[in-house]
Amino acid sequence: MRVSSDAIRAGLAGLAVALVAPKAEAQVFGGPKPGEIGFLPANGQIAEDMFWFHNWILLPVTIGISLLVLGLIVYIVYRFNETANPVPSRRTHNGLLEFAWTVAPALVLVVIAVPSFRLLAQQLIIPAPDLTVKVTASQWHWNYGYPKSEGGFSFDSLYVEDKDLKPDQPRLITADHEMVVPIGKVIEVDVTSQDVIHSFSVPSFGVKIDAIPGRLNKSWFKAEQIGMFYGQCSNICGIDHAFMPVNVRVVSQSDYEAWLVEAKKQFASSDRVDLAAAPLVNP
Ligand SMILES: [Cu+2]
Repeated sequence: MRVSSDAIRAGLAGLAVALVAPKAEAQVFGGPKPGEIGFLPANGQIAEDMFWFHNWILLPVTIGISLLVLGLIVYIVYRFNETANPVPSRRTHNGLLEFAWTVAPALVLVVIAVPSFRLLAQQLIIPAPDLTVKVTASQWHWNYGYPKSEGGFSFDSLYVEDKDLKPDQPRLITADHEMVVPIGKVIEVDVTSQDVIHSFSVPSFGVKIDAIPGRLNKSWFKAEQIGMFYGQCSNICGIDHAFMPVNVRVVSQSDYEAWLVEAKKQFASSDRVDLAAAPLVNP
């Protein structure tokens, strides 16, 4: 029954994409463009909730408190300077005021904590995954491993230098091979590292998780839009830290299956993990 429900879900996702975007090939560009500020486009519920939390809770709280403090300072400078207030009050306590300035910040923290912990739970309680990709960081590239059920292969994803860029590839964040995932599926990423601490981050999915040697950190996402989504290593990991782009392409189920056929041919024969473990032989 799982296959048929998957097929229905894929069909519905396809229909939704077709309804929202009349052009079948309409794709979201999930990377930065010149002159932009703010977040990359959200793809999936977690990122949407994160951006909502930032825009409607954190920003009002920070702006509100900043304006309040600024207002108080301006008022004090104007009202209590030496000429306006030559004989200062000797008062040292005010019970009501002290109660208020203790309780008010505590309430602000509660307002922040509730949606914050809800988000954390969303990120850390991983639903049954449709696909698990093992992400291994190295100085300085990513390796993506697909499980046996998908053909059991892994491949390196290396930075593309300016001189090798194709016309539609953005500079500084393009990798030669992207991680490809189907739309509308629960994708679990199991993240680890071969050397130092890196961080796997794709803002559009609301995913950012440390890659730590000897440890498997898990996160997940469910993409709801087709397109290319970009991230970067987000922990200073060495001299080429800036050249570890994360490229994730979200495709339809049928495109994903077509990619799997090609990827198995391309990568199964050159499993770099095995090669790395093999003894060195002089040519
Ligand atoms: Cu890194």
